Amino acid sequence: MTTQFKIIRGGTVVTADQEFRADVLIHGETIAAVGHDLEVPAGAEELDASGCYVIPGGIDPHTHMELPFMGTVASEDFFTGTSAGAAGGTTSIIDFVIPSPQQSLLEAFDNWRGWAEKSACDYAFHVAVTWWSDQVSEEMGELVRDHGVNSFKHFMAYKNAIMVDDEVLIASFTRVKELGALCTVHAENGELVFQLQKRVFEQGITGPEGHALSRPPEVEGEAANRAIRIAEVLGVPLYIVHNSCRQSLEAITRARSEGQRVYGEVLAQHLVIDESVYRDTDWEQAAHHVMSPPFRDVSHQEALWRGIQGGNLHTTATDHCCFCTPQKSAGKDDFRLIPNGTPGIEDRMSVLWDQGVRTGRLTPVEFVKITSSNTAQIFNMYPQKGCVKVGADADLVIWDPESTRTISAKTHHQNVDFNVYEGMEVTGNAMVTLSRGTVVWKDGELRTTKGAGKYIPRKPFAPYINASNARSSLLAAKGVDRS
Ligand code: URQ
Ligand code: ZN
Ligand code: ZN
Repeated sequence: MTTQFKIIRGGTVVTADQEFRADVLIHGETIAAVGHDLEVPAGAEELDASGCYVIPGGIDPHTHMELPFMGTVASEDFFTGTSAGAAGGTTSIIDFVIPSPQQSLLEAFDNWRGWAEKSACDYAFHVAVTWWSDQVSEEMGELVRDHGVNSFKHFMAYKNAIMVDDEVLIASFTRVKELGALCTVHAENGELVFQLQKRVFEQGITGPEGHALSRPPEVEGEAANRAIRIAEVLGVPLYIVHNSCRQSLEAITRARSEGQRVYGEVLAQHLVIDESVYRDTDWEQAAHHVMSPPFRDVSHQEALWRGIQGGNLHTTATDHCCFCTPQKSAGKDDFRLIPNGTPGIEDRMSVLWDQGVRTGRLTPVEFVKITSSNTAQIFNMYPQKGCVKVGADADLVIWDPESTRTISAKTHHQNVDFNVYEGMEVTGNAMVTLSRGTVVWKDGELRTTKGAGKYIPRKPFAPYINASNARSSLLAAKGVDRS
């Protein structure tokens, strides 16, 4: 039962543009007032934020709850995954509807909507374009007009599965532009990966180290640049997910320095874990870290942090895609069969605070931008989400900058039997998490309810990214209609 009124007292509110001392009054699901000497109705529940920050609930723009993939299904479902996120301060996710090639996008969308009914916190969906036809084009329009989808994903990797070629990229990017939606890509050259995997395997390398060897950073850099150039010619904004390396970041940085509208996402995992994990003599430990793009040489991490600091990487995510050890063992004799994915939704914000704010790389305002507000703006959920202001959803976190914990699969809430941050001590944790005004995490205990999460419909033509139309009219001004 949610007390109608709650008052968060004594905290320092942090938003995308400032930090200031203020109390926050919540009425039902919404923020009712932010300031001092607030008029608080009798009976309001008091939440003490003294010594803490009050920040917008984290938004993870990249998760795969209960994803059917590589012959199995991810072990984390929408309830356990959004609950684990709440324990770490994340209150919204953007997951992915991934139709099989030839499958109706609307049918797949309905499937995922059904699975997500059990969510504990709010959720939205990117929809993947995994094949092309007039039907796909029409259904994309229906998803934008009638179902609140404003972002479409394109996998440039995973040949013979969900990978699309340049022909589909061009057709889909053109359609996405018409619809005022945002194109996103998984940027790895899937053909090159396929050929390198064969060569590595045929040389007798069958273990998880073969996964990293067959997807060097150049493979990611090529695809990132190719997607960027296609988007440039077509005049569409572009969002590149899970940038893991210098090469893709350089492509984004060049494009942005020339005024092209490109956004970059980075996973908390890629900022702190490096490729040495694949040399672990324990096969299971190495296999736990098989994900794409793979973990890189440690030198890429500083480049990624600079990407955030320099404004060329805008959001942080986790690509939370869990496969337990027995599932990973499908690839015991062939690394190509190890289901790709790692967990991370519970620890993203603590890892970023510990390695970002406490090291001086980021300010609290920048932390809020990359964990919540930027994502809300890019995917057009702002200021309903990603903001501490009157009228916004009361998705809030009382964040204790000094509390410490040691990350472990023994204590985490994720439904997976390992943790890629195992043993890492982090400072900076969620003390209280509220989802639309309901306390879902407090005193180290989850208080989530299955099905309490709501679908977040998102409109097209997001004001924060709509400038691309100006650019395309520039092209049109040259008498070139490339749409
Ligand atoms: O590629 C993705 O984003 C999905 C299939 C999760 N797996 C992964 O390795 N990143
Ligand atoms: Zn991906
Ligand atoms: Zn993913």
